[in-house]
Amino acid sequence: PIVNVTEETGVVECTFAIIKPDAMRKGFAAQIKHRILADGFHILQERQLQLSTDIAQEFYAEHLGKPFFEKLTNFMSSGPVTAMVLSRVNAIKAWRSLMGPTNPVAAAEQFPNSLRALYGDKENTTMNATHGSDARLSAQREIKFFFPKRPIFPAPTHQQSHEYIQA
Ligand code: IDP
Repeated sequence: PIVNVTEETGVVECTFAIIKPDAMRKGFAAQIKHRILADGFHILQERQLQLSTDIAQEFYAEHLGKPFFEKLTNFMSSGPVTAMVLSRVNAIKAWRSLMGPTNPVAAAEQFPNSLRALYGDKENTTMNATHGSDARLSAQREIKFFFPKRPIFPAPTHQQSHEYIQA
């Protein structure tokens, strides 16, 4: 297989991101995408869609039984979202860190420049502007869920600093 590495340590990964209905409604999608690109990500795939509650429940199946499950899945199906595949060195961690903590109040206290601090609802943890995969396995699952026809590996063409090593 082709292993894609950079001059710095780190492997180019893909992660999955959603701009949630609250941020879409408030018109923050463009600013959020601007921050994504400024942070060195490439947006490999992007689609706007509205989830049914069934699909939202399937997507968040790991949270089934938690007190916020119904509120979360109703909210996630309440309006259009933007779903994206992002790529970068250490994309999974980098996107989680750009988003900030789950709770927008905590985000504002700890990382005032994070997306959830800037665009999340301080009154309501559910409406925290963005979603991001928390690990490689969930990234794979979530990408497949939203982009079923996408090839498994991204084309390694998008950063000049990369060397392509035939492993
Ligand atoms: P994450 O999105 O930061 O990974 P998770 O714990 O996976 O956080 O929760 C998924 C989503 O469920 C959160 O992004 C948020 O929208 C919602 N959520 C999580 N915890 C709470 C809560 O305590 N109250 C209300 N909503 C919550």
